[in-house]
This record gives sequence, C-alpha cells and structure tokens, in this order.
Amino acid sequence: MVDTTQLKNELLENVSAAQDMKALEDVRVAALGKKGKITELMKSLSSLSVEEKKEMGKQLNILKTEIEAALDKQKAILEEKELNEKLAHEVIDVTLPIRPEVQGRIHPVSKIYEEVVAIFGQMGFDVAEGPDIEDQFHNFNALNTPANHPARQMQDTFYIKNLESDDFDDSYVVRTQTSSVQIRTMEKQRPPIRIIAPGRTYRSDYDATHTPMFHQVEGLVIDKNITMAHLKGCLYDFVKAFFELDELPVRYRPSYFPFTEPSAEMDIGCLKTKTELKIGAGNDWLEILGCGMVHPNVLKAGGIDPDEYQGFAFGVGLDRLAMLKYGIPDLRTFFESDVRWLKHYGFVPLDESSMTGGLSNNGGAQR
Ligand code: 2NM
Repeated sequence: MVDTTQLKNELLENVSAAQDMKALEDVRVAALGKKGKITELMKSLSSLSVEEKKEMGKQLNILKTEIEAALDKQKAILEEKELNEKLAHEVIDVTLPIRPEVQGRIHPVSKIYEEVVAIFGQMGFDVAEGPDIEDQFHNFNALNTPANHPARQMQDTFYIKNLESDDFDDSYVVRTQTSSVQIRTMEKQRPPIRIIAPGRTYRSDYDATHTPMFHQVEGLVIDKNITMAHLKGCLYDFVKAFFELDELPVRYRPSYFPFTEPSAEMDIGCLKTKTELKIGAGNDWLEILGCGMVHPNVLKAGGIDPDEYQGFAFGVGLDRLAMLKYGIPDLRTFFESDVRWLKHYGFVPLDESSMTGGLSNNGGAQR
C-alpha cells in the first residue's frame, strides 16, 4: 500500500505554487486528469486485496476531495487577482483633457427636456420625480384605470414579478406614463399644486415612431376654481414658447383618457409638403399633446376632495417633440448611441436653454 501523505503534500504545494489559470489547470490534470496521479492510484485499486482496497479507497477519496477543495480555493484567489489586474489596467483618468475630435454632445432629448423645464419653470411649475418601477396602484388604479382596461393588457405594459407574492395583482410595472408621479405628489402635498413630471416611460411597442422606452412630460395643476380655460391658456403659452413663434394656430379635439374628464387632444397649425413640415403656417394640423380636467376619482385617489378642488393635466412626448423641432425622422436612432448621429443632431454643451437667453440657441444653429 502507498502512503498518500507525501503525495498530498506534494500536490498541495503544486496547487499553491500555480500563479495563473493555465498553471493551475496543469496541476489539476496532473492529479485528477485521465492519467493523473490520483486517477492512476484509483485504477490500481483492483490489484489489491479486499481489506487493502477498502482502506486505500477511503484514503484516496479523502485525498481527492482535499485536492479539489484546494484547487477551487486557488482558482478563486487567481480569479480575483486577474480581475484586480484588469481593473488596474482599465482605469480611466476622468481628469484628462478631452480630445477635440470626440467632443461630447447633448442628446436632443436632453435638450428638449431642458427647454420644457425652462418654459414651465418660468410659469411657476416645480419639477417632480418618481420611481421608474411602480406598483399597479400608482400606475393604474389611482388613475381611474380599472383592471379590465385595454391599457393594462400585457402587450402594452411590462410587468415585473413581485418576489414576495405570486398574486399577479401584486406585480410591479415599469411605468407606462409619468402620471404615477402626480399621484405621489397629491399624496404628500396639499393644493395648490403646480408640477411637471418629466422622465422615462415604458411600453411594449417598436417602430419608426415608437420605442419600448421613451420620454414624457406630464403636467398637473390643482387649485380652487381651476377650469378648462386655465388649461387652454397654459398650453397655448407653452407651444408658442416651445416652437419660438409669436403666432401659432391651435385647436382642441375631444378625446378619451381614463384619468381626465373631459379629455382633449391639442393640435397645432402646420404646412405639410412632400419634403418638409413647417410649423405655424398652412392649413394642416399636427397632434401635439393630450390633456384634460383631472377625473374626480383621480383626485380622490390622491386624497384631494373633488368638491373643493379641480385640476387640469396634460401629457406630451419629449421624443416626439424632439423629432418635430429638430427634424429627426426615425425615433429608433435616438437610442442607438451612434456618435455620428450625435455629432449631427446633438448640441454643444454649455449652451443653456433659458427663456431669456434663447431656448434652443437659434433653432439649432450652434449644433
Ligand atoms: C395625458 C393626457 C391627459 C395626466 C393626468 C394626470 C393625473 F395624474 F393628474 F391624473 N397626469 N397626467 C394626463 C392627462 C396625461 O397624457 C397624454
């Protein structure tokens, strides 16, 4: 019978001497591979007596387990070493000066975001934010969107399983609109309320004008004696400021949203030719946003008495505004991170959007 102690010490030494993955693999093969030392010993068991076979087999199994454990431990050490070396190599010095040929640009959506915040900011609106992942109460129920409403069907909404519950009603969603932020604001703030909620929203949709993630701004005003006239005045001022026009024809068409009553869609006057879209002139109309008077059920869900307070709300797509204002034909290109696209459609940093200093910096002349 062979004494395995010496073999064990020898193998353990080899394991800890292995300084990279390749060397460690060689040690493993030499011990446990087809022709490895432990494997060979196991094969030789058949020539031993029954008693010896039992004793030796036991020793070899223990040895095998010990060597495997040592190999695993050394593997973890080497992996961490490799990762640290890689991280040290790939470190980026963010204080280095930029290379002029790769100067960063402001994405058109960020630009539009700044413009919209600047306009509503001057009208006295605060910016409110909320989570991208919402519970169904804030995304649907509180917005007067009952369980059987088409907007809740699987093809539109991305659901996220609640790990603490198998009940589908407890699933989370990635918000389909930012109205959930308005509900959260009503819950914690008493009227008067005047907020806009800009941010990312998500729906299962994909073509030239729809992407699964897109950007919205929704606005909410709640006070005593708020009427549709306030809504119209506010939104008229907004579109004129946004398109940087003194005159802009608008019209409202009746529409339906579960969270507003009455609901409307706002169109702006434009001229559509084969090659161009000119906003502010001509006999065509372009749909620009949805709006309405906040439904009493929504006020109630937010803890506000609809007999005492009224409100108006609106929602507008930031990506769509960017496409219209800066003439970008395909929405999908917004999210492809192509630096050539960004160089063409992006904006030079540091040109801030403000109502006094120029909203879009001469309609994009400084791109
Ligand atoms: C829209 C159109 C109409 C809206 C309603 C609310 C809330 F929370 F107050 F009920 N927020 N946003 C609204 C109303 C959104 O998007 C097209």
